[in-house]
Amino acid sequence: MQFRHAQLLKAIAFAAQKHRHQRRKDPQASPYINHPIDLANVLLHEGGVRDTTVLIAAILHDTLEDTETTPAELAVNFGGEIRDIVLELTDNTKLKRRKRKELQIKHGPHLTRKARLVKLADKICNLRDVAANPPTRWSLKRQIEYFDWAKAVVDSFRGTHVRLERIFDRVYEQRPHAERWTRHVKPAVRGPRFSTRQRRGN
Ligand SMILES: [Mn+2]
Repeated sequence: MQFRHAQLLKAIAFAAQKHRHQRRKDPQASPYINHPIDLANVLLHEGGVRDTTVLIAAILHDTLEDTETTPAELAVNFGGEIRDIVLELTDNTKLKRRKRKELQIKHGPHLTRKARLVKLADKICNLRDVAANPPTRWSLKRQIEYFDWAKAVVDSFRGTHVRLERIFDRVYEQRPHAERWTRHVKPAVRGPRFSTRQRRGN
């Protein structure tokens, strides 16, 4: 597959300009553009994804949802395929957060492969960010719920990219513990009463 350097650089410049007034939620309030660049890095260097269309879509994935960018603008600058992938990755911001989260799980199985790859990288990067620097106003409960929701989204399209899914699962292991959140701690699994064989069927 041809690596379209010029288009990729154009996308980085475009997204940097569109996100120029936004910051991430970490304590340093990093420039927002670091996030889409992180995704492209995860895809290329950790996932071995060399399809430039996917990398460009990763760079642009939050422009429709979080900036004034229009689908037509994406089509003019980057073509209809990129526009459509970014549209697949765009939540309907008119809906409540809970509903939007629910729809990401519901729509997961119907996403195109390219959109799934970007979404996988997005969840990997977001969990890493929350694990390393929990947003200052997020309670432990919210962090745990975020990890579990991200996993439910990834589970909805498992089998898309084994390597990236394995990376996701390793990041998920950093899910904060619920010791201080006693209401929702699950009872310990009672192992001895079940043989391995019986449990396998569950
Ligand atoms: Mn994102």
